[in-house]
Amino acid sequence: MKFTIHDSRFTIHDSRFTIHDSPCTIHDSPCTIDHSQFIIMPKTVFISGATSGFGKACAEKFASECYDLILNGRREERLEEIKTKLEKQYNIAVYLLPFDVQQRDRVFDVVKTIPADWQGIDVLINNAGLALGRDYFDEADMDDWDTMIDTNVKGLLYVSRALIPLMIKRSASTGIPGHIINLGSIAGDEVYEKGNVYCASKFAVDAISKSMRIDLLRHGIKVTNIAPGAAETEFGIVRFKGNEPTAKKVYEGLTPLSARDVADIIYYTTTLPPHVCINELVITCTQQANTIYFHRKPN
Ligand code: NDP
Ligand code: 8X3
Repeated sequence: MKFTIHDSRFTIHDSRFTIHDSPCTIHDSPCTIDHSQFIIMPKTVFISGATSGFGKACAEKFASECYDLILNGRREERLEEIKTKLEKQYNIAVYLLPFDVQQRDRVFDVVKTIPADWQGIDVLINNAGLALGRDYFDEADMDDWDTMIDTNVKGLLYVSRALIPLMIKRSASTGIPGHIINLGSIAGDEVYEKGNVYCASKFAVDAISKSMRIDLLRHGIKVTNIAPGAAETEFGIVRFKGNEPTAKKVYEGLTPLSARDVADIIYYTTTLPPHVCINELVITCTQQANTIYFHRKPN
């Protein structure tokens, strides 16, 4: 019997399965589906930096699409709240892995503790990251530089290096390509005044995404670099070290991207057929042309 399941949320593991969850559509009549013959396993997404902003919105989006979630971030209590809410709301499973992506040994030690039944990771969203400060190069705080490089570049490398072996195994066993999504930025396309090391860290993410795509070709793993422009999350509050009025000023006169906008687009990139990969996407709100030009309207 020949049939196609048009729904990329599900991985079919073998030919004796039960259809557990039906918002999935099976097109191809007149085929008769004997429900006792099928098992459809949900996919699993790993999201770094899931306690706020894009990461949290991705957790919500992927949960609403029946994915199981492995969530990372440093604020454990927030992770617990998200787990409780999403498991209840979407009847999915959430596994928490709180750690600081900057700590190389800890990243690898924690990944080793992932239970066998959680190791089948289909999608990795490398989202944890931050900007710290917006200062002229000659006046900038070098601790801020270290934190940005250690998080946005080295953290992304450690998490990827620790998880990719699991993704290769998963992809080989299911025959479905794994997918790595790296949060770059429009700041990784064009530098701007006082953007210096944050921009450099996102140029690095762009280069790492391109390199990963080449080096993982032989494993059939997709790599997508997502490069948003101004989006209102906790990003500005972190960048300006708790100074909310300054953080708010960035979005004055704009309808900026929301975390939800970005999460929806990230999810979309995972819904394409196995032979199609979006390599890069630059996403801005309609009032932003690039890192410098905005059309602001008086509030
Ligand atoms: P938020 O500040 O809202 O979220 C950042 C997330 O990263 C938080 O969950 C935070 O969790 C986590 N994080 C930060 N440092 C670490 C760390 N050392 N270890 C583990 N987790 C960490 O910002 P956004 O959602 O806006 O940013 C997400 C990504 O998107 C970043 O990489 C950012 O550079 C990028 N980006 C943001 C844009 C924007 O305008 N907002 C535009 C383009 C790109 P916790 O503090 O709990 O650890
Ligand atoms: C965040 C966008 O333009 O503030 O990556 O650098 S920007």
